[in-house]
Amino acid sequence: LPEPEVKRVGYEYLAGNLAARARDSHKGDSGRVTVIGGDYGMAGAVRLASEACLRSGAGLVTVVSRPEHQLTINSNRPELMFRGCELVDMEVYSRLGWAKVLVLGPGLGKQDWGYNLFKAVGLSDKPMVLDADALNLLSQEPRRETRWVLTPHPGEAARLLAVDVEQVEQDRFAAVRELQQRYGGVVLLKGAGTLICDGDCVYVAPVGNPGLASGGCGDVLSGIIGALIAQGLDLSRATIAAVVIHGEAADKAAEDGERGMLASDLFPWIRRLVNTV
Ligand code: NPW
Ligand code: AMP
Ligand code: MG
Repeated sequence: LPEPEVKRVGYEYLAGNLAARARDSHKGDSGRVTVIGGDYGMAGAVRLASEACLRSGAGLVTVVSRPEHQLTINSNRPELMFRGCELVDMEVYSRLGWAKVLVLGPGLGKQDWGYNLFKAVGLSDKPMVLDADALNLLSQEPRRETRWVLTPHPGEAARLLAVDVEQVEQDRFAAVRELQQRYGGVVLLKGAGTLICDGDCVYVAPVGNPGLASGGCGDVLSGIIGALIAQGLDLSRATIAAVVIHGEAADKAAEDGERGMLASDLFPWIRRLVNTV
């Protein structure tokens, strides 16, 4: 492979990516996002991703999840819209068609329910963020697309490359480049020192802290990326800015201590940071 350019990114990357909202802007201008996932036991994952999406400035966010999860998902967050999905029917396709951007994977699971949604979203020509179990399903049916952002942690990256986690961690640069070559789009390899590869460049984002090593923090990141794409950033810019916002929010939240920090502790900080993008 030709050597890609390597660039370091941090807080200074945020300025100037999004214009201030016009005085007369309306919710449709800020982008519609549909977040899909949350099989039994994992409603929290789509709740976190979709709330992060709202807090990152998306105009309208719909969650497609198990019908039984509506109360959990809307609890204290009535701003979210919800479409229950038992089987993938016309109502579900209409929520995919409604959105400008799709976020697929948080808590999706790897059973038939999640697989059917994975197939349905795969038919869409929208920009999309694939995270968590969407990546595990993709590893079983690999293909290449330019319109997606893939956000694997090292465990998911190992599945996508059919190697073990140690091999991914041994040479993270090689892993992220290989993932981008095989799967296309923009690939973000999570972990301390997140790497983002868009084919032309590898961006190194030494942001965040070990307080992020707790359940749900990745789900929040996928929602931020979706919201920034919905507001007009290209896939690469949206991914880099989202990683920086997520990491900076984590550093603010960690002022009260890394241990015991929760994914939802990032929300107030995300809101502040997204207004500097
Ligand atoms: P080990 O054994 O821990 O050392 P999985 P998941 C390995 C949802 N969630 N970071 C790791 O190794 C997600 O959205 C729901 C992470 C293990 O073998 C998904 O849909 C929540 N893992 C689903 O759960 C909150 C690393 O990878 C494997 C690693 C499963 O997602 C939590 C873990 O990957 C969660 O987000 C690294 N640096 N290095 C909710 N509230 O509803 C190695 N591994 O099996 O895909 O599990 O990431 O928890
Ligand atoms: P996930 O494993 O999908 O929940 O994603 C975890 C998120 O937290 C990713 O954005 C990681 O890059 C980030 N993260 C986890 N551990 C660390 C760490 N030690 N330092 C910095 N970021 C981390
Ligand atoms: Mg995850």
